Amino acid sequence: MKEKTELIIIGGFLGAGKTTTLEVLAQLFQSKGKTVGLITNDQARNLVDTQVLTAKSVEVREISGSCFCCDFDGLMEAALYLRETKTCEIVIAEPVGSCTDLSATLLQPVKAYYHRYFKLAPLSVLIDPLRLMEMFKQQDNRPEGSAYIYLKQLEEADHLVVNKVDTLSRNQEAELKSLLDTEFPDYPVHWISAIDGKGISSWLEQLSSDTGAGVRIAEVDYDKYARGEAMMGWLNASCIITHTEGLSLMWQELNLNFVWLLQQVFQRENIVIGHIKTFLKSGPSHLSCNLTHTEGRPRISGSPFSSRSSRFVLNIRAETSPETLKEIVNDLIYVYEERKLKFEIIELKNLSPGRPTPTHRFKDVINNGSY
Ligand SMILES: Nc1nc2c(ncn2[C@@H]2O[C@H](COP(=O)(O)OP(=O)(O)O)[C@@H](O)[C@H]2O)c(=O)[nH]1
Ligand SMILES: [Mg+2]
Repeated sequence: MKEKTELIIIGGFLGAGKTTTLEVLAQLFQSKGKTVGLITNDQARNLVDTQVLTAKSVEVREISGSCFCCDFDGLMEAALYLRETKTCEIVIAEPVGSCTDLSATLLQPVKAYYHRYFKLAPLSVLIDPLRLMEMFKQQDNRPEGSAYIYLKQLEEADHLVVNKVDTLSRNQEAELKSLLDTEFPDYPVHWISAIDGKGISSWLEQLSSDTGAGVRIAEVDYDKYARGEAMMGWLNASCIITHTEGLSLMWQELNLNFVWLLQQVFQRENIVIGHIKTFLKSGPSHLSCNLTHTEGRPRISGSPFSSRSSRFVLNIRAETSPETLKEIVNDLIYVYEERKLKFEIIELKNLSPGRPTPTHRFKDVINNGSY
């Protein structure tokens, strides 16, 4: 049999920087001559992450309609496809940001059933420093809602990876270090910036020298977990935007303006944003915009372009009902239609994630030494 394929699972909450990190890792491995495949995941189709990564000429498979843990077979089918058909030597997978219990539902089953094909890397959980500081500030011993999911993600990690260090002052970094030392004393902690590449090589080196993958399983109360997920509304939409009088539009401005107007509504209505992501594409040109905190600043990437129409993909995750999300988006589309923009909706799906029912859920850590 050919050599094992390396399987790297990168967890972490919505907006922590998983997709950006996948992109950076893929480029890094490719520059070393490795063949890389990526797997994205969402509860519904039309995922901005998949669009962004596909635009970087990496092989990407998307599992949509269910999270990895509830469609373990789908995940492994994609991983095997990348290994066998696309001859990938490294496969990196990004689970849905509101999922937890990945050690019990993904890492242990991979070790138990797929150890002949995959060498599993330790579970890295990416951290957005701002969200972590908020969590420590609340000092809630029995967190509920998304805070519960966030805490469980950290607890089950093999490696904690604080991302976005470029946004931290020295004092903030020192403060977070001492909090992590106190709360997670036995965890390897890495400090990286996916944007400027800081800390990535040393994190990867330590990952490859660490032979323990899925070394702990967090105690997860599925009622609390389900309640946390059910508080989130999800909206994925794909449409074509055209100016009704055929004018050429500057999409970067429109994109920023659209996200900014959405943010105003969420702020006014006191709705917590998990993330808002957009992707615009016309011919080979594309742009994306991200907002990961209710009070944050929308961040554009890609190159500005102008054209008469563009494909537009929108993903929103926020703490409100899916119906409210749809109303907010429809109201905003109406505002733009008044400005002579036509939104031809190809698909729009709004939902609240259902109770997680994992394909497998191991109670104990598998230690077969073959990963
Ligand atoms: N400043 C900064 N921003 C980052 C970094 N990594 C990711 N981001 C931004 O964080 C936002 C969410 O990133 P994304 O990779 O989509 O997060 P995901 O939801 O975890 O996949 C985007 O606006 C990214 O540009 C980083 O190292 N530094
Ligand atoms: Mg992502």
